[in-house]
Amino acid sequence: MNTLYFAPGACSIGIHILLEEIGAPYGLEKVNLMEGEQHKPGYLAVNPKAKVPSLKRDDGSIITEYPAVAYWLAGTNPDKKLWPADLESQVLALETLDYITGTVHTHGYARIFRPGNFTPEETHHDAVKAKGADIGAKGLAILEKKLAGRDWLCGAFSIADTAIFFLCFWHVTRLKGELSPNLAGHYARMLARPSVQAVLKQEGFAT
Ligand SMILES: N[C@@H](CCC(=O)N[C@@H](CS)C(=O)NCC(=O)O)C(=O)O
Repeated sequence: MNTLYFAPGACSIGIHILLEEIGAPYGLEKVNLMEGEQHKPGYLAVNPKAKVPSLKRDDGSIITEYPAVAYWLAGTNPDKKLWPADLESQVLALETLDYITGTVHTHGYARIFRPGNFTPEETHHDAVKAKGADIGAKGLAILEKKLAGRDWLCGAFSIADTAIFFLCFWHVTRLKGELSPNLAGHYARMLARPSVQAVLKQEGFAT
């Protein structure tokens, strides 16, 4: 059985959704990021990068990094069609996953939520957050255009949609922001999926 190391409402929520979409039994291990559990020896033995998500597989081996975990889940469950079939869509999915996890999340939203990771100087925190907000807004604007005329990024639901979801989730629930029309439609379609409803309930978010 796969076990997901997650934190409620963190980017790991997208991997949690994929596990629900797949429908096979899985385990959950909560990591308390607020209390710094990610930096303690117990979790560092799981993921020395001190981040969630991490996925422990049947044989005890661990995979980390959102795109890699999502890709492995899609690849090991081909019947669920979570990875697009055609090359153009695969490239779009990769491009989007990389941009979200490598730039919009880690350079943008991480600056807003954890300015202390970017500077120890508290008087600089507002400037760090403002820079993060710029990067986040640019990211959402780019995704808004990519979703024009599409219900799902690659035509059919794929692992890339779960990454778009966690950004929108943060924007709406943590930042109390409004989504632009295509993202709002995507977010509503995600919320309508039973997998997303189940995960929100399990992670303690009432809908
Ligand atoms: N590159 C990693 C980034 C994961 C990441 O930054 N996760 C956040 C939660 S959304 C985290 O674990 N933060 C803990 C910390 O920064 O101390 C991935 O895509 O999986």
